[in-house]
Amino acid sequence: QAPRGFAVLFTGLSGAGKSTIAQALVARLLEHTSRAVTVLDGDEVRKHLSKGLGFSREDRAANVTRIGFVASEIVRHGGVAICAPIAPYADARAEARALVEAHGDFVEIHVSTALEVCESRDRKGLYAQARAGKIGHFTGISDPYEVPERPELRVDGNGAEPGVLAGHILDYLKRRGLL
Ligand code: GGZ
Repeated sequence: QAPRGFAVLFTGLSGAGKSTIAQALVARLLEHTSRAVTVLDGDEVRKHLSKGLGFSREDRAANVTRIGFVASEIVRHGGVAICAPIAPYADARAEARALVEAHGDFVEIHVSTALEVCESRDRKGLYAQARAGKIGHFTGISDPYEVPERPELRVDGNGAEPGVLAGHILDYLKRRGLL
């Protein structure tokens, strides 16, 4: 019998390390499964699937629900979906979970990184622009981030090696019987 598909949803602030950890996880996953692994990265998704959406509560919810829908289709066909949007609202995360759990397993991972750490990284200079009031509704600065209360996993993104974190996640997936 083909193994059930599953989706991993990384959630956390901009600059928390979601994409980096997701990429490290993909590399490790490919050593353990022959199933197709699809990455739905926040930034990439907004160029295509969610082109035209902004950062209002409604648009963010639409974005996260779309990601959940695509993930659910991947999972329905036995694949693995790795999603990495900010997903700041608990209700939108729950909606993505419900879509996926109709067909397989859902693993929510909170990448917990202090705002000061994310801001000090400021890879794209977005925090500086948000502080200067040039970008409105910026998560953590002028827009909320609802910390997940009971994610399947919480990883510390304040400085640990992405490869080490990916290893912890892989161990969890094995314990769950997903790999
Ligand atoms: C948060 C923003 C914003 C605002 C642009 N708030 O770190 P990045 O740059 O590369 O990734 C962030 C991305 C967030 O999009 P998501 O689709 O992940 O967000 S959500 O799940 O809330 O729909 C950031 C950039 O877009 N960005 N403006 N106002 N992040």
